Amino acid sequence: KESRAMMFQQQHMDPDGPSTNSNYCNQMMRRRLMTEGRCKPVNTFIHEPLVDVQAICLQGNTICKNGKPNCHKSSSSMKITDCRVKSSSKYPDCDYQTSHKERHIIVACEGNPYVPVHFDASV
Ligand code: 5FA
Repeated sequence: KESRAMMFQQQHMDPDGPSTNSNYCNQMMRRRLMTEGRCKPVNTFIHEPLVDVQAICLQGNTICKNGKPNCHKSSSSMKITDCRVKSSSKYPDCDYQTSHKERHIIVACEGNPYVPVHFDASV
């Protein structure tokens, strides 16, 4: 079983992306295995170097949506793509809306080394 840090990278890291096309989410959600068993409803990809995303764990501490204290907000805004499943989408044909944005992001960090394990929000 993959570690949660590796899982975060698989689900959320795309430093070299995005391709400009509106099919980005349909392709990436499938390629990163988030359309197996169900269409994961919402997922964000981050288009910044891994080291810059790992560094967020040393930046502003904040409360996570689940009430835990291990979330951190990026001091810089970051290039991201939000993928949201369309209401007309029918598994196994997962159909996503693709929205490119530039936002501060909030991630949960855990472990030693203390690294991102969950994407909490963008603000
Ligand atoms: N999770 C939530 N808050 C956490 C925290 N403060 N520290 C560590 N982990 C935290 O996400 C639920 C998941 O997020 C659970 O695995 C929980 O342990 C972790 P959600 O946003 O409620 O739903 P989701 O559909 O995004 O969840 P998953 O499909 O389980 O997504 P993953 O956890 O695989 O990835 P993600 O949470 O980074 O999107």
